[in-house]
Amino acid sequence: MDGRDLVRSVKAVGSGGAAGGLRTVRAAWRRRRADATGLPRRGAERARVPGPVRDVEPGPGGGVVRFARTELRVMVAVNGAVFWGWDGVAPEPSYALAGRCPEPDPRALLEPDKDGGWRVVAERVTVVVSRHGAIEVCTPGGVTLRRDLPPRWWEPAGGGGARWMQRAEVAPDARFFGLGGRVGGPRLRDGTYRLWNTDPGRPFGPGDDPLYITMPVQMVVADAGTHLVFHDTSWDGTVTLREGEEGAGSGHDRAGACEVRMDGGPLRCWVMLGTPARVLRVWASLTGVPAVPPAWALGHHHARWGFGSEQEVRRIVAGYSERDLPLDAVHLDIDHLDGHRVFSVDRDRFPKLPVLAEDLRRDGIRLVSIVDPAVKAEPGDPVYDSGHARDAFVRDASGRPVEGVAWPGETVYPDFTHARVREWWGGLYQERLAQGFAGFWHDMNEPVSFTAFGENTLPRSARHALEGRGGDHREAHNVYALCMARAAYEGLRGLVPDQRPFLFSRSGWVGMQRYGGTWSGDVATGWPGLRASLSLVMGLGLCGVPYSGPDVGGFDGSPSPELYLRWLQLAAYLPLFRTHASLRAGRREPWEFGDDVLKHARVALAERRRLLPYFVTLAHLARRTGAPYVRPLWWGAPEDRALRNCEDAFLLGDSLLVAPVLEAGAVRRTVLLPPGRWYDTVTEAVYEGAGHKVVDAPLGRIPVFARAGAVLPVRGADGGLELEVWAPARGRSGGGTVVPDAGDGWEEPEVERYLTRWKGRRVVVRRETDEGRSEPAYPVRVRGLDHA
Ligand code: NBV
Repeated sequence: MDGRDLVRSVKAVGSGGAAGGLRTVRAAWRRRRADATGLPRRGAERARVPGPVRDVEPGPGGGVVRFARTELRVMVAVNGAVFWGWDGVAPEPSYALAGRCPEPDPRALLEPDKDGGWRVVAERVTVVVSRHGAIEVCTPGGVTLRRDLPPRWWEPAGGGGARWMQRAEVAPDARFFGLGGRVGGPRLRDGTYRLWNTDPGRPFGPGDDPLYITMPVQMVVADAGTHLVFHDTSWDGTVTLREGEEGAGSGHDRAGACEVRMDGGPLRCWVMLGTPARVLRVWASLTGVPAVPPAWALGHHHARWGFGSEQEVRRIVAGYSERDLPLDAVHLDIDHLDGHRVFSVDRDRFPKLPVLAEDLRRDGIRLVSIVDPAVKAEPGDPVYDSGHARDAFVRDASGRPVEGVAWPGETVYPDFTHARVREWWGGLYQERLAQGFAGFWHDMNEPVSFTAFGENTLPRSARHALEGRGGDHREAHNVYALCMARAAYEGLRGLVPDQRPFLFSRSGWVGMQRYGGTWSGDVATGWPGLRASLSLVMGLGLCGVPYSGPDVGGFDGSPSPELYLRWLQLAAYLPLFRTHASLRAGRREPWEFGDDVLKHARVALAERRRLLPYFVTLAHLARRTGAPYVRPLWWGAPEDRALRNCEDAFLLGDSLLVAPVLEAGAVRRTVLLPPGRWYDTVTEAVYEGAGHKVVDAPLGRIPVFARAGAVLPVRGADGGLELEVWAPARGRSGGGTVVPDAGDGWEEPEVERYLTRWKGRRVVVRRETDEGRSEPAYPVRVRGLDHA
């Protein structure tokens, strides 16, 4: 199959061509029929609210408060997080939690409160439960961060799961972030956001919601404090947000509002408060620490769809190397597979893949393979046969395997919510490893099943094991990709025990950072797409998923040379740095856009390579602290309202501030600097924050600033590690952290801390250890001295 056939087949599989069209019509009918018989009918419903308090039962970390028509379990955990569950639900089982639920804090006490209410008092938080079931989360100083009104359930008269609604109020000045990967963020404006992982089916842009990763996780930032709230339910639902408004002396304050509506599942919630850094540390302790990508995965990746042949891969790699352009990984798309079948190479076009992989590896370049979950439903297909023999595929309510339509044609879908199925699937990566692949890219795992009408996913009535509890796709849909990532991650750990798996996935849910990262998916080519891709990375980072990045250039069109360059320049400072090419979008090799772009692209790629040790450090710090590499400007000063509203720049770790160009034709831009002294990293010019500055942003670079006093690890000209130190302001000191790369295995490198200060007319740097201070073992380069 050549490239044109491929494009034709996409259309056929998707919506266009006759055979594919007919298939997708059949799939749509099948889906509708399955749901008509397999789902409970929505008949009359009865509404319920908690009613008044009856009594309480103190327990570890809090206790149970009984109301007339329900009971509420409140528990403060040792990590300071608050859990509450209505109808007595417990924190487990949960797909979000990394392991067992943290232990209750034995010091947290349930006490009577005023007006017949109760409260749980702990060291860092007080939870007040009113007589009718409103819940207030307060700081130790007594300031209310969030007030959840009594919830409401609607129960089917004939029995069965209830849908529910929970409304909450936050401070008038509060801003909302998170909810997974959203286009319109990072600050989430007033509106309704859906919680149902979705492939939009076309390149997405402004206004498209939901996308591939949705999460019921909100980070709420207000003057009084920051909190993260997580409704631990994987069902379909919506979150409606409305920012509040301050009366400013002439009127009443209007509180910010948040309304969560769920089609089912438990009504349970986790809340954690403190500084943003503390909130994410607690969040990581609850939902799992982020996987650390191998160092090569922090370099530059190039993905291609539809150019499939070994010669073509070699041509591209040679193109990069001849022009002295750093390249660390090549991603092979669906077209390297035989008939698009998962785990089977097209041997006509890739006859010697292991040799290619070995040759590339010698030059420091790894191969990454796409893996889609849909399995061709055809006896004789080895994956189908082995899955069928193990009863691995999702069935409908009548017990027949659910058939959908995806790349290979008629397909079936592994039920990743079953440990036995995950184990089988994880073992299949052996085939990919034998072909020489070093990393994996999960696609179409929302999961996608093309249908001519209705949603492009499995029927809601499809049955899933859900770890033995049993349930249907209404509950399993949002965690499908999470469980697929777990299958791959655990499989790879078993197959290559001495290496950290490298995995990123288009869809996912809370906790996906345990297994790997994600990328933007099919973001539309255009300036709004560029902005959207930054919003996704920032939002996901605040939900605990620090490793992500866009497809440079977007998915569908031919970016102008300027747009391509600006996108590349931005992505060079994001954790996953991937350029994406396809038949539709063109080859997008940097030299195709003319000499000027090539020259500037080389600068961006070289700078990324120079910063690699800094990215390695940030990856390790993310694992140790939960802090994302890419942080909003308010990270260190959440009380600063101007920073809270700023969305066009970000912090990369503690040391750098990146101000991308997000508009066509711009060669200057305004940047809001947080307090302190900042240096332009190219001109070394000094800027004093806080405040807006107008800075140059010529086509050759985007403005990047270093914090005065920062010590950051960079790659020196000889490839070794070097410390780049930005002179502190006179009379001030600074510092930084370095986590050296200890290879692709599991060795835990020691965290090194450096301090810098003025000594007479010189800036000196010392390593600080428990034993005292010592000279750094790396070359040191102090910058910014002329202006300090
Ligand atoms: O496998 C083809 C593409 C891939 O290039 C892209 O990165 C994914 O997000 N994939 C989507 C399927 C596209 C279907 C139209």
